[in-house]
Amino acid sequence: MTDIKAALRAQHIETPSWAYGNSGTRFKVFAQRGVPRDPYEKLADAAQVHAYTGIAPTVALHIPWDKVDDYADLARHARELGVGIGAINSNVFQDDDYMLGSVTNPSARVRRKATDHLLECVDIMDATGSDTLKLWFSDGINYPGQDDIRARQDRLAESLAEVYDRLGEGQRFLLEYKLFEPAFYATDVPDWGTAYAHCVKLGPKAQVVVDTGHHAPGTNIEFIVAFLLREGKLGGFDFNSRFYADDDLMVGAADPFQLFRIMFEVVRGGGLDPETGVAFMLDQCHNIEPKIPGQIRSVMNVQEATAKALLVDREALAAAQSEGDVLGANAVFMDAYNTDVRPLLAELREESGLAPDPMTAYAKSGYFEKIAAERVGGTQAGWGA
Ligand code: LRH
Ligand code: MN
Repeated sequence: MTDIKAALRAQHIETPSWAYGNSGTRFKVFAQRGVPRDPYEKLADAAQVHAYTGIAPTVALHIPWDKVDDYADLARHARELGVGIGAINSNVFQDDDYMLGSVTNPSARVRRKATDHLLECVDIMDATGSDTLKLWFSDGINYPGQDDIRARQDRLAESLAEVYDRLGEGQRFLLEYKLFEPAFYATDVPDWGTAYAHCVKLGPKAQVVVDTGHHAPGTNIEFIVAFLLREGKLGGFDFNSRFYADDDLMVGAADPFQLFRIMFEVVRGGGLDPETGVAFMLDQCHNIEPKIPGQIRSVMNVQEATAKALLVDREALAAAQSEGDVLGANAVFMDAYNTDVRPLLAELREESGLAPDPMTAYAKSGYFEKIAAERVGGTQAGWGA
């Protein structure tokens, strides 16, 4: 049990700055009381999630949503709050110039503009001490014949190579794939295979990020995780959950068993070991629920799935598997999943000087009432779509 606790204490989940801002769908972005107005306030809210869970010490930024005059000062502010700046997320999906694509656009001027933004994000990594650039491209086409699918791959590869060469010592980029939306016929990085192939060609500083909401229904995501880990190309996760498409709901909320299966392949593949460098990031939008409790609940969902995955009796599983004992092996797997790990995690938190239940502790803290009273006026942060 001690090494399970040690692994859980060493767990590191990164929360996204944009989860603390207003978000929604094309139908409505709902405003909530107390929402941050700038990246400094977003970091303050993220620090609350770390204060009550103990395992969320970094915050991913999104540029330009988190644009500030002095990024070194923002990083200093984060340190004062007890958190750090995590992955820097580029944004080449919200400018009119990118209607027909960003780095894959037929226009060389637009491709140059997009690549320059990616290079600016590496400058921000230098200024904040971040070692990870996360690249997601909304690039794609809506109608057959609209553009040359192969030529767009050439353009993508050219831009990625330039960014790869700009990466400094200890820096890397994670390439994110997504099946569809906003493109509805062909997306230029639609699946893990495309992302993997580009990353293998580029080199060790390029890895793949698995956003759990970016697959076709029925996709076996844990297989992709096992495969990428085996190849040393699993750079990280954008955790969330969905019932239908890229719903960006709380991780584990829609399918806790899938999250358990994914975390089992992470544990089995050595992905929990910090030196494997797998980034466990949340990428969610709390459209109708309170944001900080939503993040706390999400961190706890990953923690619970991880604890259950660590409880799988690996020897008994291996024995049943080698004997071809199908039901026996499945039973070992399900025993762990059906184990209530909440008492173990409450104990772990108390041993670390934290309240046993982060949700209750945060609710009693009065922090929400404080920010709701203070954050009046100004412009609430949001996707600005
Ligand atoms: C795209 C995505 C990507 C982010 C955005 C906030 O759907 O998953 O990771 O840039 O959401
Ligand atoms: Mn994502």
